[in-house]
Amino acid sequence: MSNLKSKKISISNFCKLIPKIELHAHLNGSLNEDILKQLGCDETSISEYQKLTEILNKTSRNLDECFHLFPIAHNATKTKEKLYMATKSVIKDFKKDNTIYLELRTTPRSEEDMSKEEYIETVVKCINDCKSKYKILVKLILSINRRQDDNNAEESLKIIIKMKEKYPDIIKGIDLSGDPKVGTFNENLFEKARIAGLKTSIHCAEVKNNEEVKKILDFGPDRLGHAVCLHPAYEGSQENWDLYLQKKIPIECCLTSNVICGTVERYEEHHIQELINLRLPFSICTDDKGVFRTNSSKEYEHVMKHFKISPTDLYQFNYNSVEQSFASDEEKKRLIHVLNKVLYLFLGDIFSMVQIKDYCDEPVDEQLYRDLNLAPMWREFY
Ligand code: 6MZ
Repeated sequence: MSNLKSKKISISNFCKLIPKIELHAHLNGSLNEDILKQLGCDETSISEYQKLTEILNKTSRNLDECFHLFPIAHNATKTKEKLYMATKSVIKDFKKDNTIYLELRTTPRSEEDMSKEEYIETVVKCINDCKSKYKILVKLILSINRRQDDNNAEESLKIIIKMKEKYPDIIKGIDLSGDPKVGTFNENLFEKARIAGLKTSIHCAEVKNNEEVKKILDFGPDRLGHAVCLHPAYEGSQENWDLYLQKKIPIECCLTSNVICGTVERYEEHHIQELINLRLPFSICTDDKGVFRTNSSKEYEHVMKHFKISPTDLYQFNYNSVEQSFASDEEKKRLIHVLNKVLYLFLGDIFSMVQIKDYCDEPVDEQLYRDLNLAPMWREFY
């Protein structure tokens, strides 16, 4: 540890080193180049999948382009075997990035070779297989796509509830996602999910839609995804904001996703600023780390850098994310224990070393990783 203590560490390395909590990651938006290749994608479709990151400087970006990219991943994960490979690769990537808790979400699809039920079984099996191998706690949220009609959504819900009863330790919640300009929030469907014991995380206000936002806030989900156009300064209505302030529902913030899709102009204009200022609950998330070529460390770094957040405050956000997660109370305790251990045993001195003014984008220091061996803690965790 001695050389770790004497080292000056950049914000970027600090964000890589600390254990992280990910609450909003879509499976088929989180595939890296290597796995896309292994799944049979050619160079053209891989660069198509990542093309939004190439046009970051374009002045008129929009969300529509994003939703044309997911079918590339969907085509590559049509069989159980490939879906399993994709899930494993995503879990591995998060683990490599020092994520200790991952809530992965995915939309069950029926394909020629697999029913919706088999889709869920495959992802659950992979999560279980990875548990001891990668030492990362993974939970599953199952998504309903906004394009699904009522019958199809009801069918999905029935299967999701059945699978939740079979795998209560893994399947924790349900999500509404997909193109925000299509479809609507069906409160009856999500009420049934809630009664069945599923936690609810609803994509909300990714684009301006004050009427739907009111419906979602009245329903009162456990968490909200994005919530870009909720605050009045970001095209939300005062009425909805007042309602939100009564409920204080945790918001899953996905900075790079919003900037690349153009729903937020620049990082420094992200609505996370309002949440930080007013001490409202939020988590820092990747959304689609493959499509947006990001990871949890980079997202934590953006928050520190653009909003002048101190290491201790960032670490506090991490504790808050554990609290907002769908893990059991016992699991939350163990996650907090890991965070505490890293804080006190390994990183005590780093907090005094990291200064905003010292920010430099130096390459990862491999030795630093070796010094910070988290393995003993994981032995205690499981
Ligand atoms: C809304 C999104 C999204 O479910 O096939 N998805 N929905 N807003 C976003 N912001 C950019 N990013 C991803 O993963 C891909 C699916 O997640 C949803 C879309 O429905 C997309 O098809 P799964 O694993």
